[in-house]
Amino acid sequence: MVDFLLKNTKHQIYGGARRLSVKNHENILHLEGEERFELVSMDLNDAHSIRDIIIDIKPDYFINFAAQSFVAGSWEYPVQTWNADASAVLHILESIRRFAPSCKFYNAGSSEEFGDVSYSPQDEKHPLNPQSPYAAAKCGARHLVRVYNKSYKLFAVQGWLFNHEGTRRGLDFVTRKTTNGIAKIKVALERGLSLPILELGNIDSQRDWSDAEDFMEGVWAMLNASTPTNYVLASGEMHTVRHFIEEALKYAGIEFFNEGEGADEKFYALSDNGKELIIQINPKFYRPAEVHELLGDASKARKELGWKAKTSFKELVVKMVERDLELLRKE
Ligand code: G4F
Repeated sequence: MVDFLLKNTKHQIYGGARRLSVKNHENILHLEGEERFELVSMDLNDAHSIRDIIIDIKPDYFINFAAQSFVAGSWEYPVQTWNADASAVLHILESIRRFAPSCKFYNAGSSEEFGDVSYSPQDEKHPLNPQSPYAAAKCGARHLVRVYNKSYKLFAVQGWLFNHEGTRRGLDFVTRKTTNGIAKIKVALERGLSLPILELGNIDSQRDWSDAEDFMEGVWAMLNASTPTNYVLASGEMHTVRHFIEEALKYAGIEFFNEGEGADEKFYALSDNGKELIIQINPKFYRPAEVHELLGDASKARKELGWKAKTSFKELVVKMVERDLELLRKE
């Protein structure tokens, strides 16, 4: 988002981050020395830190992309997930209401809120049917955003962003885990090393994947619309995790075949050494409750905001595999 705002607006931008003894700022290293960007200390779990920042800065916009965003992790840390993804939103809304009521607020909503879907593609009218503590927290936040919008006339919105990926994606999420794993296999093949095995969960699962960069324009358009309205942002295309794997293997130039079903499905690479196992299923990555398919209908955003996802599924896979290969070949 910061990259988009620097390029497309003249605003001074503050990024809120919690103090860490070991910094993990590699995704924002390129912003070092940028005059219009300042990192400020803020912790979603500390209402005072949110309030103090809002009092000090009196922002025109507050864009909240901070969260415990890993769905699988939300069963491990349900309370932390609720605190970061729902309670913190209430703290932000309260501080905006009290100290900066003209500030426009965007909270990151998720297609996971639709959960066990009742029709496809999902539009803004689809019922909320969360399947994880993460999705339940996002639904809780959505109701708070609506209540503050109606009760206090705050400009507060929570768009439904379908899966958005990119080269800075965390390694736990299935797209980056796959592109990183496949890049490792490719580099091992190039160097004649034994091949690492990538372990995944439910690869029949289907998602509507887009490039995160495309979504930032949509978020900004929501914040600058004449009335606070929640929109779905999505590509309108759905693919299985298996299809993502196949496209990534093809782009990496790895000859492969797969066989077996369910937990017994396996992918093999064909090389001078014959057939070698490269991908297998590990049921430890299955979720207590799965969201089997998500497909977004962004026609309202297209019509009213003029927004559309630009990057195709294949372009996204290529971009991610290319970057992971580049990083690993330097090692
Ligand atoms: O990449 P995922 O972990 O993303 P998920 O659960 O769809 O959530 C992401 O998108 C949401 C928007 O829809 C965001 F709100 C959320 O914060 C996050 O960014 O998993 C995608 C699918 C799931 O069905 C999962 O079961 O891939 C399946 N999967 C199969 N094997 C795996 C794996 N997921 C992960 N993380 N790791 C696996 O090994």
